[in-house]
Amino acid sequence: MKRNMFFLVILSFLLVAGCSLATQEQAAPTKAPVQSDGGGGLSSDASAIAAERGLSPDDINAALKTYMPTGVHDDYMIFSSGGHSGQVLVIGVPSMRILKVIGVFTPEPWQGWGYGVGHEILDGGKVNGNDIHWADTHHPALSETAGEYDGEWLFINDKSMARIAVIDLRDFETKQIVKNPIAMNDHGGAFVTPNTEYIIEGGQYSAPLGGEYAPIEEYNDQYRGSVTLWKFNRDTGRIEMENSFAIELPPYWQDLCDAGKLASEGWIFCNSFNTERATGGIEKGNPPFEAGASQADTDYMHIIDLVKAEELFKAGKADVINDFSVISMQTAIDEGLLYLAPEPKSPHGVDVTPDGEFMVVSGKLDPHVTIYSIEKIKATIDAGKWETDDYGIPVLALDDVKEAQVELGLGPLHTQFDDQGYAYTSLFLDSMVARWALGGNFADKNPDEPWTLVGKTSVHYNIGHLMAAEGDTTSPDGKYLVAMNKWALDRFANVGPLLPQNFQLLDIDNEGDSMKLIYDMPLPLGEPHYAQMIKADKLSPWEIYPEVGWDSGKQEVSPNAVAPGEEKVVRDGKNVEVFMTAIRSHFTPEHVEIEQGDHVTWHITNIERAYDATHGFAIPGYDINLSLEANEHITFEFDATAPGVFSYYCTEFCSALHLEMKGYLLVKPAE
Ligand code: RUQ
Ligand code: CUA
Repeated sequence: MKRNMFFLVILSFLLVAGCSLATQEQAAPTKAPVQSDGGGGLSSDASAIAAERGLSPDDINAALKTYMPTGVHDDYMIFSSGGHSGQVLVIGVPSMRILKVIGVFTPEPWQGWGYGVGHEILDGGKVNGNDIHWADTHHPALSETAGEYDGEWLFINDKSMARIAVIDLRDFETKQIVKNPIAMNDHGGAFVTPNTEYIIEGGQYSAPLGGEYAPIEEYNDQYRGSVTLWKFNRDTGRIEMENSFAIELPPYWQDLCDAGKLASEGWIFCNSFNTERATGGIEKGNPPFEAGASQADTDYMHIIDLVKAEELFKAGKADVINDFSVISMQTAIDEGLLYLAPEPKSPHGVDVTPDGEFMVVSGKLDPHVTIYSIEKIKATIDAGKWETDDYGIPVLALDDVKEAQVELGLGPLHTQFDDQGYAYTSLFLDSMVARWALGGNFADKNPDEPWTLVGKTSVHYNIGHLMAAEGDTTSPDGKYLVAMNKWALDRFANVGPLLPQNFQLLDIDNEGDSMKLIYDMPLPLGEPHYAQMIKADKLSPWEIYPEVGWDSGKQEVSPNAVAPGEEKVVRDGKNVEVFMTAIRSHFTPEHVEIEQGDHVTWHITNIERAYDATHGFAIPGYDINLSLEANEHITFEFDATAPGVFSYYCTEFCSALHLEMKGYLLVKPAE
């Protein structure tokens, strides 16, 4: 409706300018110069450009909805997984401009992440003592207060090695990486509980917990799944290992998870697939994984009572694996905190509706979404009505807990919500986004309204996740939806066999079946899975660090901060300490003379107070490259292994005399 109105306005602009698109097509001047009409209406030149470029009215509409004049800021921000890059991408909406790449699990040279700073944090992500230089980032989660994004923290998982990172949204920098002590990989993370008490990290491929060895023949007995609840402390901004715990789960491959909210607060839900417990081994004559894991008609949703689990953990009723608390599967069964419910064929996404009443599950091999009711789940549990699986876990009957099923199309994966009672589900095989109505149970809806498909829009191609504005909170905004497409095929110029991913922006600020595709954004860094879209004005990052000498790793003034006039080089045996300041356009000191074999601790304070007055600092040959933002202090260390003359210099073009912002590190050969 609104969109049609908008389009009428555009058309009338074109008519007022005296040249409809149709007439321009016949009389289009070739290469009309772009000029302003000076008046503010759509100039005849604009119509000529549209005609010359063959733009349809829908194209013009899309351009007008996404164009940002210089200096105008986006309404929403996307925090997207960077896929294999191991980073997080920050993208403006509706312009789809990349605003930042946050170095997370992987070194990021522009921010100096891992090139002098961040080592202690990156070391938190070591696996069995090995440095890890990449990550398969999947699902970012913004911190929430009462089920709403609060714009303070961001978490993201690494599927490949079961790690979680914490990013502080005051400076958009990574502050902590934790390695899961019991699981080798994950998938059901990061998802937060409604007040960010816990960050949920569900496992994925079952293995003996704690990284033990067991032969594959002992799969049923020795291999296990898990879900980990990481306790987050908002005051310190850190995950607390000692207050975190896991729950042992059967060796069904747990997939995505979601936290209950409002009506379902205190519960968590995790899908699974391969409840067949196929162990592969086609070379031994066994069915291959993809066949073995898809035989049964149903898999299981795991329904976990987090309140009870937390009580048990606090009461000390957990076992300890690798110094980490784990509630055993048997304890979970005995204490009534773990239930299963059948889900149609190989489910993938589980998404809780904004009111928390329902869980929407998509089976990759089933054309329906299946909707479960928390009310029915609780009633069935209270009635003690269940059978059990091979491990003795209660299995609630599908018919007892199911609210509805809606046929959407092929390959449904993930679901998001808007402010009008619609849900949006990605259809991987159909390459479409399905919009469907959430039935009658919503407050402002007719109670007789059915759960039904409303419309579908094609996307290009093979959509995985999708994300709508605040689309998984208790009050989604509608307006925009982004399809995160796995295949790009013909959408962009050929850049060789490895193609970018394709984020497509959809305008969903309309009724019925009229979702409109308004922007294609190629993403060439890795395959992002999930992203979240937050209202931009909920974020209030710092413009500069609060005080001069700020250590951003600790978010406090560094005891080593260097004040102007106190620059010096201090030697103590083979240890040399450099105290340096940076300000346009010089480093003080400009000469640092040391000897081969010295251990060097180097402190630099950027004493600039101006917004955007960033200096870089690089030492060639020693893999040092820093980004020193205004007020920031950095301390780094290295061993002067090689003698020679090394020009250290500023790597940010900060001033007219930026090229002169340099100095010499003179390393005398050892005697
Ligand atoms: S999950 S689409 Cu992590 Cu679907 Cu990738
Ligand atoms: Cu400082 Cu360039």
